[in-house]
Amino acid sequence: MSAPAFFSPADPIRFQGESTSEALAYRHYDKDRLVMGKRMEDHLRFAVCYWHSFTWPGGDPFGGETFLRPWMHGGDPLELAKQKADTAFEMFRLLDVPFFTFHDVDVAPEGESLQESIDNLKAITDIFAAKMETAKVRLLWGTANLFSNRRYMAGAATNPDPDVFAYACGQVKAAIDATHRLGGANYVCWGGREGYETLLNTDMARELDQLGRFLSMLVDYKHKIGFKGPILIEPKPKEPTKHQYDFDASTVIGFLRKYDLTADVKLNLEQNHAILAGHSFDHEVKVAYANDLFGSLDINRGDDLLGWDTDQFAMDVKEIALVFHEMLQHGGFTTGGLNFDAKIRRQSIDPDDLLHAHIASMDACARGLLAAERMLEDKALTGPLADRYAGWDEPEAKAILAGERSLEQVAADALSLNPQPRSGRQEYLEGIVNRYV
Ligand code: XUL
Ligand code: CO
Repeated sequence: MSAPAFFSPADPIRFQGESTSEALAYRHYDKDRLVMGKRMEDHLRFAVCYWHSFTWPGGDPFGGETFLRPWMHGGDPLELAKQKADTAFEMFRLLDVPFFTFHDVDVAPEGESLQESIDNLKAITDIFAAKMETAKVRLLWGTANLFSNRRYMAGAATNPDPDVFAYACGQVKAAIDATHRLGGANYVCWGGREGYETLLNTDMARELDQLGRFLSMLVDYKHKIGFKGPILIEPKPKEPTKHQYDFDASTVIGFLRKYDLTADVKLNLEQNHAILAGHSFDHEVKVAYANDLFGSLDINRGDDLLGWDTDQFAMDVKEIALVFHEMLQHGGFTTGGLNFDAKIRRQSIDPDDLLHAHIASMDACARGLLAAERMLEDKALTGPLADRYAGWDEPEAKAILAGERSLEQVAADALSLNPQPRSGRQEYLEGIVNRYV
C-alpha cells in the first residue's frame, strides 16, 4: 500500500544553507559535514518519536483532540495502525532521519488480553521489518508503556499486586523482543508510575526491591536473547507521581549501584526532566559522564514559566552547545542519539507543522554541535578550566589524590601555606560562550 499524501513535500528535505528562502529546508543540518572527524548525521543520530508525532491527538486537560489525524478514527484498529505506520515512515523519509523510537502501544492497538496485545505488536513489527528493508531509518530504541493503562495506576514493577508485576514482565518481554527483531540500538525504561503519592499506603523499601528485581530480570533476558545494546533508564521527577523513584541522574545512579546494574544499564537523559528536577540539562549529562553511565538523550525543552513537562521542540542553541561541549570531550554518542521526545503545540494542526518542528530543532542541534566544536578547537572553555585546576597537576597534589599522603602529612604541610582566593570569572566565561552561539 502506498503512503497517503499527508505532507506537502514529495522529496526529502535537503541542506540548502543559511541563504535559502525555502521554508522546508535544512539551514545548518548538513548531514555529511565533518565535525571533529565524524559526519554530522553520525554525531547527532536524530530519532523521530512515534508517540508525540503520530499517537498524541493534541488534547489538554481542558479540551480534546485538535489534530484529527485520519488514523485516529473509525475502522479496524490494526488497519488504522498500518495507516499510521505508512505516514510515520513517510515522515522518516522526508526528514531523512536515521532513527525512530516507539512504545509498544504507540504502534499497535492493545488487545483484550496480554496475548492479543502481543500478537498485535508482532503483526506491526512484521510490517516495520518489511518497511525497514528498503527504508534508511533504523530503530534507536523501543520501550513498553507501563503507565497509561488503568492496571498500572499504582505502578508496574512497583505495584503492590504481584500479578501486575507479572503482567508488566509480559509486556516488557514482548517490547524488547520487538526491539531486538528490528535491530534496536538500545532499550529504554522510563519509570512511568514507579513512584508514590503518600507513604500512608506505600512500602517504599519493598517497592524499590521490586524495581531492582524487575530490571535484573530484564538484563538477564537481554543477555539470553543476545540483545547487544544497553538498557537505558530515563530519570524524571514529579510526573506522574509526586515522588518518582527515578528522580534524576544521581538518584538513578545510586539505585543502579545498589542493585548491581551498572554493567548493563545506562541513562537516557531528557532536557525537560532535568529542568523539573531543578537541574540544567548539561548538569545531568555531566553527572552521567562522571559516573560512566551516559547513554542517550531525549531532546526537547520545557517552558520557563510552566512547571510541568511541556515537551516542546528544543530550540535553544546555547543550551544544546553546552551539552555537546561535554559530549564531544567524551567522543559523543555510541549507541545513543537525539530522540525528539517533543510534541508540536495543540494549535499546530497542519501536517507540515510536524516537519517544521523537526527541521527547526534539527537546525538548532546542528548549530549547537558546531558551536561546541569551535569552542573545543579554540579551548575557549577547556583552557580556562584547565588553568583553574592546574595546581592539581603538581606532584604533591597528585600524590594526595593517589592516596599516598595521610591527613596528618597534609595537615603538617599546610602550616607553611597561605592560599589566596582567585576569581571564578563567571561573567567572562559567559561572554565567551555568547561569542560562539
Ligand atoms: C515521559 C517520557 C517518556 C519516555 C519514554 O515524560 O519522557 O515519553 O521518554 O517512555
Ligand atoms: Co522522554
